[in-house]
Amino acid sequence: MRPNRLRELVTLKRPAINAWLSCNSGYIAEVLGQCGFDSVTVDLQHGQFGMDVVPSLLQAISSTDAMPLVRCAENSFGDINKILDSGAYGIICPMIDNRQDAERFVRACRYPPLGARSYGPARGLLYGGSDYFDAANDTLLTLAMIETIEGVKNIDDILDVAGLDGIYIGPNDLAISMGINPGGSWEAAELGVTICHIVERCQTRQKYVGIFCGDMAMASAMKERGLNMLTPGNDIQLIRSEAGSRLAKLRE
Ligand code: 3PY
Ligand code: MG
Repeated sequence: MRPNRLRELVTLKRPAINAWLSCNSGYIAEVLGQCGFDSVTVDLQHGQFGMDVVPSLLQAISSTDAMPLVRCAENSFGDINKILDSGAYGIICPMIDNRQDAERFVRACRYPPLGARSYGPARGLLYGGSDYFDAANDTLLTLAMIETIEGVKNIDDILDVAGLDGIYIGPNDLAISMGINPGGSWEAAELGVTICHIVERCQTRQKYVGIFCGDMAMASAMKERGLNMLTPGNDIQLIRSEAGSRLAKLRE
C-alpha cells in the first residue's frame, strides 16, 4: 500500500505541516498540495460543501505529494466508511468526549478484528494499492479531536482505545467549553495550560498529537513543543492574511 507520509514524519521526528480546506474547490486543494504541505485536510464539519464533493477534492489533493485527510462532520459510522472508501488517508473526528466516543470512531475506521469497517474501498483501493485491505489498519491515521473540557478530563481513557493513533486539538471549541471567547490568544486564561496538558498526556503516552493554530505565533510555540502536526490556519485565513498584507503595503 502507498505509505502514509505522516507516519514516516513521526519516525523522522519532524512535524507534519497540514493545510485546511474550507472551500469547495479542487483547484485550491491542488494548489495547497503543490505548495508543499505534508497533508491537506478537507473540512466536512465547517467547510462550505457536503459529502458528494469529497471524492473529487481528494482526487485533487492526491494529484500532489500531500496526504489526503478529512475532518468528518460528526462521529458517523456510515459517513466515515464512505470517506475512507473515497481515498482519505486519515480521519480527524470532532468532539470526542469519552472512551465510548473514541471506540465508536475507531470501529468505523478499522477493518475487523480491530473495528467493524465494511469492505468496499472503491477509490481507496486505486490510491492506496492492491494490498489495501491487508495494510489499511496500519496505514490510515485516526485522530480524535479533543475540544471540550469533558474530553480533557477523559483524555487517558480516550488514549487507551486500541486503534486510535492520537489526538487533534481544537482550541476554539475548547475555549468555548471553558467559558472563553474563541479566536483570542491561545494562552488566554487557563486555555494555554489546558492545551499544554493535552500535549503532555499524548507525548507521555507516545501518541500522535496535532493542533489547529489561529496564528503563526501559536504555530511556532506548538512547533517548539514538538507536536506531530501543525495546521497554520485554514485556506481562507491564508488568503485573507496575504491579501491584507499586500493591500496594506500598497496603500502605504
Ligand atoms: C477548533 O478550534 O475548535 C477546531 O475545530 C479547529 O478547526
Ligand atoms: Mg472545533
